[in-house]
Amino acid sequence: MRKFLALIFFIAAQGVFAQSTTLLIARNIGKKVLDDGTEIRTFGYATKLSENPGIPGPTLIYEEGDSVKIDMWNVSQGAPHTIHLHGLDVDQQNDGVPHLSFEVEHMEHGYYRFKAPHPGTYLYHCHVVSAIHVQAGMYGMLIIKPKGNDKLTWEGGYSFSRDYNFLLSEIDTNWHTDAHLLHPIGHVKIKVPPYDPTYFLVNGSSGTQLRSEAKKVFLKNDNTFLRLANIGYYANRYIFSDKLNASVVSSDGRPLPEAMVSDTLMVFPGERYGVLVNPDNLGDDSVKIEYLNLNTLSVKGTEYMHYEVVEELSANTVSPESFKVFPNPFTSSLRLTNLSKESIKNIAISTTSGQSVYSRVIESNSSIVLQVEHLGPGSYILKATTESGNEIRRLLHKF
Ligand SMILES: [Cu+2]
Repeated sequence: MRKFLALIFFIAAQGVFAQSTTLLIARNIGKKVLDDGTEIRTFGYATKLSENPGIPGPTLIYEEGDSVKIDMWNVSQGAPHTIHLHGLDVDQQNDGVPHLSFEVEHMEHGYYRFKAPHPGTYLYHCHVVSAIHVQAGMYGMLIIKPKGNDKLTWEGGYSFSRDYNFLLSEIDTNWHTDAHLLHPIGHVKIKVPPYDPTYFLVNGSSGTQLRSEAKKVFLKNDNTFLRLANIGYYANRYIFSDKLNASVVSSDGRPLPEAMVSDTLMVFPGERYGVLVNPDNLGDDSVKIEYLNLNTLSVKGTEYMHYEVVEELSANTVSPESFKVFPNPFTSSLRLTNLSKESIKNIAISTTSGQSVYSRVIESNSSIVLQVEHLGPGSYILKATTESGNEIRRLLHKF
């Protein structure tokens, strides 16, 4: 009987939290073309054998509570590799630090298992001779989203309509020679030239490569969530236009007790920050990013992240009046009537400053009643999400 109950519990648990397996193939024969056409040898993680391991590696995205298994297959010759889960609370065996757990040798598989912890921004990288293997390209971002709502920073946190990830690093081409990359294995001293990077990367691109990418799109008077992470050996200084109303809401995978309004932000190696921007002006502009040498704190490189601010509701919205909300102004509950053929998947209510106060996954569209007696007097924004986009309504709580 006990076994039977355990089995039932096991089956039930599988339904609540998803199992997720990710294959990462470690390679040391990658090629990267830099901004001026220079081609360098790289190491990295690919998801297919036919794929060039990119810089950065694939962004791994999981939901809070997921049972994650990363299958790292090392097909490269030479040094072993690992996956260190930077910032995640995983046990030592699954943390990829050589001598404290296992290394994955040529043609072996290494399995890293963990339960996705608190929603936030994390990093993964190889921890074998990490100064060289990280510079070589063995790194990527790991994001944990709250369960059931990927437009929320964390449960009870801030809602946003769009999000972008920025993983910053540098390249010193003098380290990308076979003499340095294919270092001897074992307890031997490895000499590398003093670190002097000349390419400053945002998600693997720099200079004209970055300028040719599509501009990021921020909605006016709406939250866009930026996940910032630094896996380089320099510090990054972000300079936001004051029109973006940037505020830092999380640090190293945890919420800050209070949002910190700031137009500049320093991100040191290994750090991650969550920043909300909520622009009140339309138009094109850019976020300036400076790369600072940690010994001298002098600026060695500058890149720009280009964006345009567009009118709220102008893009990605469903047809007008696809649902009705009643009553508005409201007191303790709201009833939604869906007038369109598309079903509403999710309802989120936030304050006008973006603080999430209500969020619900909608299972059935036949009768949607929201119990919102916990909300105090004031204005709110209700967002209904369907397959094709969001529709927003302003709500007023009766005084
Ligand atoms: Cu490695």
